[in-house]
Amino acid sequence: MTLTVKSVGRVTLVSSLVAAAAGMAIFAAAPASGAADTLAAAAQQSGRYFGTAVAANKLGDGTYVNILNREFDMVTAENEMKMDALEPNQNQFSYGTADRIVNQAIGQGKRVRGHALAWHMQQPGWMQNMGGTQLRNAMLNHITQVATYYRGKIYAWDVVNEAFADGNSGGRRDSNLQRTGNDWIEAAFRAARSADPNAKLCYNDYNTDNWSHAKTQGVYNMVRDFKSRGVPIDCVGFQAHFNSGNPVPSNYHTTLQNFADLGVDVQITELDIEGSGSSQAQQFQGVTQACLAVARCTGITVWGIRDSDSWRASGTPLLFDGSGNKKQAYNSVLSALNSGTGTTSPSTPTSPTTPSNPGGGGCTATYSEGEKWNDRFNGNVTVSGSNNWIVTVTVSSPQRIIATWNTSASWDSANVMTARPNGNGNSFGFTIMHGGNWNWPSISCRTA
Ligand code: 9MR
Repeated sequence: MTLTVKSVGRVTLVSSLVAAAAGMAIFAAAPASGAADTLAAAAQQSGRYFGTAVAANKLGDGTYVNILNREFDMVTAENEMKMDALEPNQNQFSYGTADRIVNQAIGQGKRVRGHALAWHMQQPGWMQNMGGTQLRNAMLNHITQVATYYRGKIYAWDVVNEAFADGNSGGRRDSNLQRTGNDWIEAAFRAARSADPNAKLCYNDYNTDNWSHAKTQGVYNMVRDFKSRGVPIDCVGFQAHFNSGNPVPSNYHTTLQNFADLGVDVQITELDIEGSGSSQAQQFQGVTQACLAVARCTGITVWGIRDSDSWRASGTPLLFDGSGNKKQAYNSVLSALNSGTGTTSPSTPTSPTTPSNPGGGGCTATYSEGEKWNDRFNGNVTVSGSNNWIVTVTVSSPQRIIATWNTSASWDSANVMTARPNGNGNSFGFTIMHGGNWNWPSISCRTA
C-alpha cells in the first residue's frame, strides 16, 4: 500500500481555503434564508429539542429570561429538583422553587427534563446519615412522591445520576445508595415508572462519551442488562462536560449510536465545552453533528445560558457571553442544526453506506470507517462495477483531507476531491482532519 501525502504547499492552500469556508459557514451572523434562527426552531426541524439548565434565582434577570424564552424549548432545573432541594426534611416536600422553573417553562410552551431523582450527591442531611433498608425505602419514597407530584409535567426524568465509578474499573461508584444493594438502580427505575408511566426514564452520567472508556462500557452493559430483563429504562443522558483535558472524543457518534442500538433514546443533557473562538465553536458543532447523526438522539441541553451563568464560568463554556451576546459557538451549533436532520446523512456511523451515483452510475462506491484518532480519522472506499471509475469525495467544513493512498487524487475545491484508479486497484483510502466534525464524507461514483 502506498501512502501519498500531499505536498506541504498544497496542504497549506487547502487548509486556508477551508478556514475561509468555515468562516462563512460557521460564523455567519444571520442564517441563510429559510433557515431557522433560534436553537429550538432549528432543532425542531428534525424533531429534536434544544434545552438549557435554568436557575430559579435568575428568572428575574430580563436578559436571561429573554434568551431563555427565545432560544430554548426544553428546561432542566440546575439544582432545584435535586433531593436536598425537594425533601429538606424527611417526608416534608418543598416544591416552591422548583415549581417556579417548571411553571415558567410550561407557561412558555417548553418541556421539562427532571433532574434528578436519586444521586449520591446533594442528598439532604438526614439522608446522608442513613443506610440499609431505611435508606432504600427513603429513596423509593422520594422517587414516588416527587414523580407523582410532577406526573404529566416531565418529558424525561434523570432517575439515577452518576452511579458509575471513574477510572478503569467499569463498575459502580461506592455510595450510601450503592451499599443498599446493587439492585438500587433498577428499584429506582421501577418506582419512577409506577409513579409517572408517561415520563421517559433516563440514566444520566458524565465521562461516558468515549466509547473505549471503561465507564462507558460499564453503563452500556447495565443498560443492555436492563433492556434484556425488562427493567423500565427509556433513555441514557450524556452530560458532556468537556474541556482541554477531557475533549470531545472522536468516537462520540459511535458511543451515541451503540447505546441507541440497545433500544433507548440518547440525549446530551448538560453540554458545556471550555474554551473560546473557533476551536470551541468546532467542538460544539461536532457534538451537535454527532447527535444529528443518530436517529434516536432526541435533543441537546446546554448547562446554562451565558458564560457567567455557568458552574465553571471562568472556562467560558456556553453559547452566550456574559452580556448575552451570541458566541461563535452559538453560530456553529445553529448552523449544524440547520444543515439537515443528519439521520439520513452519510454520517450514519455504524452501517457503511452505498451512496447514490449522481454522476450517471456505472459503478458503486462504498464507504467504510477506518482508524480514528483524536484529531483525524481514516476512510476507505471500495468500488465495484467498473475498473475505469471516478469517485468524488466531499467532506464538510471544517474537515480537510490530508492524505490519500491507492488513488490518484485531484481537487475541485477545498472540500471536494476527485479520486481515480492508481493501477488496477478498486479500493482507496484517505485521512480526514476532522476539526470536531466526524460526519462521513459524501461519496459518488461515475465511469470515466
Ligand atoms: O451546576 C450545578 C451547580 O450549580 C451545583 O453546585 C452542583 C452541585 O453538585 O451541581 C451542578 O450541576 C451538576 C449536575 O447536577 C450533575 N452533573 C454535573 C453538574 C456540574 O457539576
